[in-house]
Amino acid sequence: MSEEIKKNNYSADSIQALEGMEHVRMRPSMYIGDVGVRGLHHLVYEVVDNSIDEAMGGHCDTIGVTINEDGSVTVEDNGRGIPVDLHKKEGVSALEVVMTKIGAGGKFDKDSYKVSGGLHGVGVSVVNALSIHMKSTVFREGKIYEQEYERGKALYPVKQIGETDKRGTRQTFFPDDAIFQQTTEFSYDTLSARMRELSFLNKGITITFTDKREVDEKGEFKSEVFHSDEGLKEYIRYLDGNREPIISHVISMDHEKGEIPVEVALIYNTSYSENIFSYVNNINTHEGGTHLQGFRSGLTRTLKKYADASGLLDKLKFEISGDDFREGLTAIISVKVAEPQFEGQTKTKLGNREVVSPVSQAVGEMLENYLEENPNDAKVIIQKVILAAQARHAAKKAREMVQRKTVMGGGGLPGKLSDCSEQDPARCEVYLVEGDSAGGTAKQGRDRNFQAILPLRGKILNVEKAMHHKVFENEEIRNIFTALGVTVGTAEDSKALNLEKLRYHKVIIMCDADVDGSHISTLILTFFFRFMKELIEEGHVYIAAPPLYLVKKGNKKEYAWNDVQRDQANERMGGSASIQRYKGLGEMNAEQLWETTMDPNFRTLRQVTIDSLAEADQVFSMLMGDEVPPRREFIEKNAVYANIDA
Ligand code: 0RA
Repeated sequence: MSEEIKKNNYSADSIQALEGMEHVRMRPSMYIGDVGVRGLHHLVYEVVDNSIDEAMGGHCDTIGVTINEDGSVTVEDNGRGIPVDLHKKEGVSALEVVMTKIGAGGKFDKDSYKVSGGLHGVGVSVVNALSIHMKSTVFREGKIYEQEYERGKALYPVKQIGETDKRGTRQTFFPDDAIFQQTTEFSYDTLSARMRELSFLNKGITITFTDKREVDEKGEFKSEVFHSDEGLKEYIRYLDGNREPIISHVISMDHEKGEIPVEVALIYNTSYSENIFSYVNNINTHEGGTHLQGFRSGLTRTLKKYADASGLLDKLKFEISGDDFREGLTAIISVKVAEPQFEGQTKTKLGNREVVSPVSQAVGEMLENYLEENPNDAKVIIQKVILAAQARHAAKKAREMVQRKTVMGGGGLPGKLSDCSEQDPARCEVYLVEGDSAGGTAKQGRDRNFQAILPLRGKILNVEKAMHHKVFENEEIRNIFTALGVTVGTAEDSKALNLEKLRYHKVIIMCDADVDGSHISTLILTFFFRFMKELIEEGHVYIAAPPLYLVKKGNKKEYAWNDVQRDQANERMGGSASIQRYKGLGEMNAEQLWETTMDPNFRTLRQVTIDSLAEADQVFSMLMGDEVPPRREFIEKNAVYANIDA
């Protein structure tokens, strides 16, 4: 059928729909956030969300997600199947409406518990519009139906292709490389982390994730099955698997209070960090919002009341602040809100006021019960709170010393910093370099106009294991704060970060390309993750990639970043080239370091991003915490940055 005739078969409304689809292709970022790695993976989440909705409505319990051999993705569920009967208003099959009309997703089914928010819930038609090819297969009422699409346009009306006793929906799509120009390659780790998260957030569902692009030694595909019977409770155990609990159980609850379903789970551990992850309709609300506010107020009010009544605070000479109740706390809050209002810079802050009080009440009740039934744990928690309050006072003093030096202009910049001459932070870069000797080479090799060098001495403090005041007392860490011009703490929030005076928009970690070097990178990243998360979130943190080899023959020389490049370079030189393996930055001279790792025209920088905060937290606590065996296993299996999508 020619394009002309096909168009004439559509009603006026569906021509509008077509225009809607064109709009998605013209402005994809309006629908999926961006057209980079994140937006690409968002396509999968969108399709999976629909199956999760079907499961939440009680209509299915199994979802399969597969990266196919050709790089396309298939999502399959055992739900009722998207209806295929004639959609009266549109004059075509309901399936076709769902697939090709913007904003049609699920709306015609009033029974289903459809909650959407943020970038999610834009509808599967958006995925279709941004795919070169998509195929829907519906197993419903004994029959199999199929329809295919190209860039969102149906190639033929829905047709019956066979009979079945299965029920469900299967969606296969191939992202359009004209839209996703950076890459159309899905990351196993990114998708796997999201599927794990979804299985914890929606207990009872089984999600099977398979990558068919590669087989292992046994000839099998990489595959994982995610299923959680206990939901958030199990999620907490997963997140805190490498931390040491100080109470005997995960405290949790799951109930619908009024209109808003609330689930909460928490535990206290021996660490000094606060890890609260909040979700609305399965979406991670990085910026928090009213549900988090409700959680905090419920927690503080209940613990304070208990502590006051217990007499444990009688000897305390100063006030306890909200922060003190959350040191060593790992918590997850998940709410379902019918019409969520998302605010904030990244639209991940819940704004609905009506959520505060139900969450606060639910958390209060849950804690009150637990404290009453577990008086020993109650005592341990209150003692931890008191210690936190004492440490906070010590930290405040230490921090004020840093502050005085930076904001008040006192001590000036650290002596070890070789600053650049450019004044505009947007054009400035700072290299954090492992060791004084490599620091010296970098200083000679750099372009001093816009590149500053801050050498760091050996291993920087492992902040994962240090109390906060120790962190602020540490000289290397204070140097980083002062060099970057970043301050921490305000009157209202002792942990708030101020990036307004950030002196360099690129902060580049440069370490040896060996095990020690990656350990040091990880220490620095852990510090940024725990104390300057916004610096990472706003895209300022990068990792430099020094070469591993110098391949030389006569007057020809090439650098190689891996073994394949090394062998290819050797071949290009006709074989038997001399190969030098760089054991560290120190073996390069200033010119070599500039050419390979610092010259903006040739270097490769890996930008550090945080895909999933919860997953990143789990990785950092594992890499830098007390438990050695999982760390060794992880480092052996992955490069250090597995879940920090670099
Ligand atoms: C609305 C109505 C019905 C099914 C669905 C939506 C549905 C949508 C998706 C998306 C992915 N998987 C899905 N499974 C089901 C059918 C209502 C009925 O049969 O009565």
